[in-house]
Amino acid sequence: MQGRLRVHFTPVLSFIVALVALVATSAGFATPAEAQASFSACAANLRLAAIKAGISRDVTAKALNVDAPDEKVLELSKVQPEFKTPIWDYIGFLVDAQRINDGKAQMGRYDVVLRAAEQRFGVDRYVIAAVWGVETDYGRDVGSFFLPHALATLYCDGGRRKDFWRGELFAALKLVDRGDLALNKLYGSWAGAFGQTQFIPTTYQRLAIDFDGDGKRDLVSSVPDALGSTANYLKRAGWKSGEPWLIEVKVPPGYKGSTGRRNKIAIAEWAQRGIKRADGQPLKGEGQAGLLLPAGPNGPAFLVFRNFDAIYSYNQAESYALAISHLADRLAGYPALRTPWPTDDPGLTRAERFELQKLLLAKGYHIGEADGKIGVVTRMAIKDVERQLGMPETGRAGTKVYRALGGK
Ligand SMILES: [Ca+2]
Repeated sequence: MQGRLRVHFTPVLSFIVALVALVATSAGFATPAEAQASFSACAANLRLAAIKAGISRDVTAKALNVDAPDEKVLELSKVQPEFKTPIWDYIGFLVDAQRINDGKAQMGRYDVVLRAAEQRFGVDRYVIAAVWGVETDYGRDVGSFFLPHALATLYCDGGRRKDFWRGELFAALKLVDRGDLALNKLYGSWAGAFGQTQFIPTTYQRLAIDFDGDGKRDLVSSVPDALGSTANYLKRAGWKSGEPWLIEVKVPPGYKGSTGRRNKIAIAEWAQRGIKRADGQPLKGEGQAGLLLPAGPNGPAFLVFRNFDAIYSYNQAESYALAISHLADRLAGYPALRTPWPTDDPGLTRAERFELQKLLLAKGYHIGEADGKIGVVTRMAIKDVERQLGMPETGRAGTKVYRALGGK
């Protein structure tokens, strides 16, 4: 979603929390009692401002009945990503066999809804389903933060995005006030995105639609409302019906020409520059495309179209738009990427990640329960294993460390 902060692959980790706490105290920040008093005062002001902004007293009182910040939100908002995720791990995590199979099953289940959304908004149903799959794993992982508390915490913490957080908070409360949602449905990410396809409240207010016809726009519990609203979002973001979103291509060896999502030229012109489709079919068609080489000239290459930009606008990251675009292709029945990622240490499948964690647990690393999600604690353990084995310390769940630990 636009303007959303996202933290990928970062379950809350106690040692980071400890680190942040250490930094906070040693830097001479306010004492806990002072911080709480200042939060209470801020929350009281917020309640007044909410009522002044037209939100009912009842909703305001119930939503903002808080006198201490949400500490977990504060921690997450201050964590800097410690590990850089290579693009192949990022795509591999979001477009794996399970997410493809689950997506196909969900597309069968919601076939009527998806086709209706496709017809009404002109957005391909595979892309609508892929957004759902990447955002929340088809509704499995919607976030557990109480939005009014999280947003009040971020607002009261100050910073240059203060007004943004207050705007999101009031938008969320207005959704309750106008009857779209009950207050107890406002649970989502620490940064305010929520529902099946993770809209932030202002986007919800602007673009959510009632697609199941019950008179309410409920993107939390109604999958049809969420899928219809996502199609509406993509259409408003400039979706061009009938155009592709991405085509995997091959660039000539030593290609040094222009790249970039924004540098769009006609497909015929790309063909003249020696760009070919990766599947061997002739490169032709309408529309303008840019060339992306997300892992350099020796990795997979993509022509990306205006529709890729519409997907990009959902979360402002090329890696994210690539994951959705490729998942959509896979849901539509297209094969895996033809060009391998340029690495001799590929990432692991979901089952292998799970197995890796079990191997780490067996070695005595306290990484919590094996869940197949590689968070910072698992990464620290991997780093330790790498150090002991004399491997470069990457903290990455790759094939090499997996095999070194005895994984098959
Ligand atoms: Ca509805």
